[in-house]
Amino acid sequence: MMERTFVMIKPDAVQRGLVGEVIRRIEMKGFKIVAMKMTTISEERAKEHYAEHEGKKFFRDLVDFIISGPSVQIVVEGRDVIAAMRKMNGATNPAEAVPGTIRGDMGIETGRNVVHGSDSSASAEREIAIHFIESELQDYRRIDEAWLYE
Ligand code: IDP
Ligand code: MG
Repeated sequence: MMERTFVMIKPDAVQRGLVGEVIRRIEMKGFKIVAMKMTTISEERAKEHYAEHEGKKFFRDLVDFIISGPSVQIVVEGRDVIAAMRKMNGATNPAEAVPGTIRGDMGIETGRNVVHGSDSSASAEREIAIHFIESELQDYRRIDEAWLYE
């Protein structure tokens, strides 16, 4: 099914110069970037984004980290992209993420795990709406779509 997911290149990855590498993997896979911007997320937005984790012991640190500097917000479109992007990101804990995944290749600790990806279609819809307005989503075709999809 054609889907959209929300991806965030977290502040650690921006500071470490890994923005290009994450985007390269998304583009190389064949997925289409339909929206992208760099912002420093507000505390209000960060809390909304991570609302499911409110009350957990790492919540405060997580919010502080995510608002600590610029991050890159991306909407990615493609067939079954929600699950595929989660696989490309790898396990939440980079120590358990297999080599070949973004976290497996680029991270060491859970609290500095490089990238975010929506975990379901409901989450994707919710998260895209937190970070983007409709007019920021671009409508175009990749020229290689005929060679990506049968
Ligand atoms: P996910 O990003 O793989 O979906 P979640 O369990 O939804 O993982 O957690 C959201 C984010 O919160 C993680 O990516 C990680 O940055 C942070 N996090 C999750 N669990 C812990 C923890 O136990 N300690 C510190 N940070 C955590
Ligand atoms: Mg999650």
